[in-house]
Amino acid sequence: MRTSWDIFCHIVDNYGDAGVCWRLARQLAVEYDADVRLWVDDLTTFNLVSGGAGLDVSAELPRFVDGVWLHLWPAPWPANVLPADVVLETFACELPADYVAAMAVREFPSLWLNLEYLSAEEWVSACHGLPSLQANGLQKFFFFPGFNIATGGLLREAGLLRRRREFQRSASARATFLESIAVSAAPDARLVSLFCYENPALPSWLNAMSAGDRTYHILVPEGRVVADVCGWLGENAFKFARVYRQGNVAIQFIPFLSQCDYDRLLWSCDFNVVRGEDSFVRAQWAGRPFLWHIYRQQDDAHLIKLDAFLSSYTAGLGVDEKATLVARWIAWNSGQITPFDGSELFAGGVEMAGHAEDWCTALESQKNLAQSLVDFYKNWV
Ligand code: TRH
Repeated sequence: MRTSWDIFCHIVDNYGDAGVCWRLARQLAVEYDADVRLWVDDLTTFNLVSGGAGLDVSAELPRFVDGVWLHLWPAPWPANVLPADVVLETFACELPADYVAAMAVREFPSLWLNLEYLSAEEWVSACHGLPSLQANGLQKFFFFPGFNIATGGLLREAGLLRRRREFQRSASARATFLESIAVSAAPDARLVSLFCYENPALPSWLNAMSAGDRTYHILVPEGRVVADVCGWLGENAFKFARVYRQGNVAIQFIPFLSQCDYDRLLWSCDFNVVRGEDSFVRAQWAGRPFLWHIYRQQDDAHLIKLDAFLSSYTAGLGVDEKATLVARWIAWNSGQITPFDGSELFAGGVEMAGHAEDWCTALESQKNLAQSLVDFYKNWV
């Protein structure tokens, strides 16, 4: 029997909330035959992230897109919405009170899950799947994505890694893709994607690279770091088609891509700077060296998360490589003027490239997040 799912997505800021929910909703519908309704409260952001589906913000909702019923999360909440078999409240967004009341009187209870933020911290495995009793007698379960089998795993669509590896084996697939986004880098240049938050230290990193003995072609997707990059270039504004050069660095701004094309961008680059949650995971599936610009939290709570991930990620590395990687990630995330040699920045090196692929292969043996959710429901009914 088909299972119905309601996914609630409150877009706090940036693109990660929408990015994760959209990816998960489509995967549940397409791969697990689920009837999915996705409720989003900010169509402008959602539209940008789901651009690949050709959505139009002004289009009437609900609309059936890629197997998912897309709804605007209405306020006030209408009384006639019947709760689904599985209710997913993402990132602790608060469900409408009337919807929760309807869940409590449903003939067969709904499974109520809170999909949490991604973290590699140790306590996550112990808390994954724990119930919490709510005032109305319903139970809500905490569902944690994560990096080991005691967690819910990571979002990974069927065949993703096969497609990625085929793409990376084919020089022509990469060339065709880069041409489609008007990128043509010198053959000896290291291709880098830079999707990150503002960073006061960025000029020092770019200075070091531009004076170093490697050449870099840096692709900057539209977003928060653009102003810092323009400032370094001495430009007030940028043009998409233009390649800006300073020393050994060439810089190109690129428009926001569909999620599929953003994956291809990560697969095409020698090194990726990523951020938040979803691009961070996609960089790991790309099997290429990367740097994570973590989302800043109050009281520097993000630095604990960063450490936790670093200790897992670097476990298989040699002492020197580990020290170099940790130092760079911490320096970047603390906005430190770079003390490193420009020729090595964002380089990755052969060992790091092998390590990125090994890390990806190890994660691949884990259940993916959508499968874990489906199994959790099956075990619960
Ligand atoms: O945008 P982010 O910083 O998002 C989040 C949110 O801020 C959220 O509130 C916060 O809690 C979380 O970070 C930690 O970074 P993220 O998660 O990588 O989301 C970016 C999304 O945008 C991701 O789905 C990939 C997508 N994307 C594209 O589809 N095309 C593009 O060209 C680019 C650059 C990104």
